[in-house]
Amino acid sequence: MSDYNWFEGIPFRTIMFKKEIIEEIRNNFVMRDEDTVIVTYPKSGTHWLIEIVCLIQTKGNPKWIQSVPIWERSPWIDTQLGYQIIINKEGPRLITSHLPFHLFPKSFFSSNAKILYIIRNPRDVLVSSYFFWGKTNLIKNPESLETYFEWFLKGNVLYGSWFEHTRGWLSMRKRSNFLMLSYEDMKKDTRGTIEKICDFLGKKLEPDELDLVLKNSSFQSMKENNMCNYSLITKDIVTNSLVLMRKGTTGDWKNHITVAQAEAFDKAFQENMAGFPPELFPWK
Ligand code: PPS
Repeated sequence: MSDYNWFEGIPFRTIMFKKEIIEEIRNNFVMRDEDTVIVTYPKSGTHWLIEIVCLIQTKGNPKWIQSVPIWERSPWIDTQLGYQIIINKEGPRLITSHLPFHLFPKSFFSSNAKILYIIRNPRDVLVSSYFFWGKTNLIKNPESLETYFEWFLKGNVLYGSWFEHTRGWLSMRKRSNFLMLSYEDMKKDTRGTIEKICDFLGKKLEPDELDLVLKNSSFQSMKENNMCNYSLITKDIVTNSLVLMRKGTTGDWKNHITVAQAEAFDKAFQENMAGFPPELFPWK
């Protein structure tokens, strides 16, 4: 497939991509001990987690999240704009990354920076990304879910194979500066997950502050917040009406994936994730 920009086996977007930046990030970027990094495979709940972490910092006050675009608050390190913001910022930084393990800044591994890694049922990830990327100029339009399904299982999608990404990052799960979260747990017990994040980040919130974090990071609030709902994205990137906050549910894959596809997916999952305890994956 030649419709991505490939770098070391990973497909990147067709526009706004520079391979030199990916090399620079991995080899020369200096992670600081006080940095916090949100790492995800795309469509796993990245924006939701960023919003929560930003709101924890402001003790639930929505002023920051409602006045500064999400890509400036927690810039994506693998974009030109994001990288510039990050390297020019003083003090502790919030950083977002979809990079697979082997392309991540090497300096992280000798730092005390903290990583929050969120996983989501890859079947829902597949459906969410199919509906999203198809409406952008960032990849070739897959035209049908059937085609996208095949690309996804082969890893011929943005940031590569879900299985490889997850395997790589889960190898870090026992480190004290790594917090593994799941979209499913966040849906089931949002408050409990926010408390877990607070503990990990060493922050203590009063119950009313926690209520505010919950309220201002809800699906509805985020859908209405122009600073995170992608209504600010310019027309050169978006081809049609692009909706980031699409459904915000678990199990939507059942409405789109056929029985035969589901069986093929189960098989691929078992083959690729065999070494991991099943309880790490809290979905049905
Ligand atoms: S991206 O572009 O890869 O960074 O996308 P990402 O933010 O990882 O994932 C987008 C999906 O997350 C859902 N979302 C939420 N779900 C529940 N609650 C809140 N607050 C929330 N915010 C975003 C969003 O709707 C996308 O999932 P789908 O299934 O497409 O609705």
